[in-house]
Amino acid sequence: MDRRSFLRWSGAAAGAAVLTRAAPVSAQDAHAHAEASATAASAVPTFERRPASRTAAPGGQPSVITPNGISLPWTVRDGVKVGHLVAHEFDHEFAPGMRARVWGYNGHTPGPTLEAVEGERIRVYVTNRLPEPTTVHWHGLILPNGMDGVSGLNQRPIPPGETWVYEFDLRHPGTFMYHSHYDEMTQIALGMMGMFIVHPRRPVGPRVDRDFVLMTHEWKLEVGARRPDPNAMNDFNVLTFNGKSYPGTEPLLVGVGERVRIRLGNLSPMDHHPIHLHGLNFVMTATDGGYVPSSAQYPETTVIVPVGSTRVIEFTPTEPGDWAMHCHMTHHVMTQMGHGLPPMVGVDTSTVDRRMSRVVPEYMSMGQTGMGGMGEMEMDIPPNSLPMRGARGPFSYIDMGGMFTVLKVRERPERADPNGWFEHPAGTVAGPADPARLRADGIEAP
Ligand SMILES: [Cu+2]
Repeated sequence: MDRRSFLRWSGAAAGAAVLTRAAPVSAQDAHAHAEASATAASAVPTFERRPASRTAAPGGQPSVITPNGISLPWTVRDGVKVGHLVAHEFDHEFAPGMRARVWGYNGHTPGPTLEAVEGERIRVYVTNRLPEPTTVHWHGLILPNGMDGVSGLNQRPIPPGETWVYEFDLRHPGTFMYHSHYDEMTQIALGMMGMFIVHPRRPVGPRVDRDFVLMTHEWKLEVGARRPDPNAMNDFNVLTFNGKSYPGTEPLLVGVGERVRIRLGNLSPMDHHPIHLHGLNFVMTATDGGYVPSSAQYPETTVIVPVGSTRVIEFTPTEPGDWAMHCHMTHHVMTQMGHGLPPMVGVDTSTVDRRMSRVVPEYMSMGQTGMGGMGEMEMDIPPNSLPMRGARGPFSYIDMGGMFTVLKVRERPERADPNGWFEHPAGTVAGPADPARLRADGIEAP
């Protein structure tokens, strides 16, 4: 960062203002600005269409999809499913334009999703390439005590450089997790976790057409830092689904009338996440403790996923469109640049603007009327950081980033472009009121 950029940014952080080269005056201008400044930080990734799910379990149960992630490959030896997790440090991209050194498994955080069937036996080798010992705990699984992975209590920790093995039967079906149980605060904060799905031998509830796995997480990554801060207790500023902040999150593409399952897991250090879906209602069918009987399921549009828990929801969307899916904590749909700003609404900045413009000619205070639209302006941001909020949407800028993704409900999902936006039928989009209609309806704007 050169001195000028630094000055601008420090002005924003310390001086109650955010600087722009020029404030866009209209939505069109804003678009033009966004076009002109296709910087890495504002780039939107493109995603491949997922092939149809293969059958993974009895009763035609489909394999799980881990958006932005992978499933762990197994080999079968003498009837035992054999897999290999390598714990190591690597470079991870949270969204285009921002990377950091994290810890995880096999180059992923969360690590690969483990997927198997009730009654199977698994053998998982764990190679430790971290600079300190580690273990793997199988969260929610009922297994022999010595396989539970709590360092000191159930086993000695795996020293760096060694490969240890866990082997046990999958006695119960469900949506579970795995994570380090050595130096938990550091290792979980840095990304040492993943999801573990055990399909039932006999399907429970209606058959689903799509089965997604989404793990929530929160990170403290100071602007300009190359490593998340594992000692953070609050002010987490990078919020993720499967290790990605929007627009890095891969959309969930589903069909109208399909039964969809989403398995949510949360191993954030400190925060529960109320995950909200638009355009539909759902029921919670399971937790990491087991299945919820259908008599106890009730409709919801937001599910709280507590730290150290999984929540499984199922629904059948009826309304096509691009529907928001996000954590409903407003600070969890912001990114680094949206945190730590002074309150500006209603502040008279004319004096400070006049004085500041003597030293930084393009200085301009912002936020006096609210912070809407600040995400889309062509602000100088430090290298390796994310803009304040989301990304460009089909109409204008989407004011949410972080723990946000899009559920794309389509009539023909097998042909739909996961990167394309919904085409709204004429007359179904909100717009300016027609004056004649206003008069006819007796509405007078104050
Ligand atoms: Cu949240």
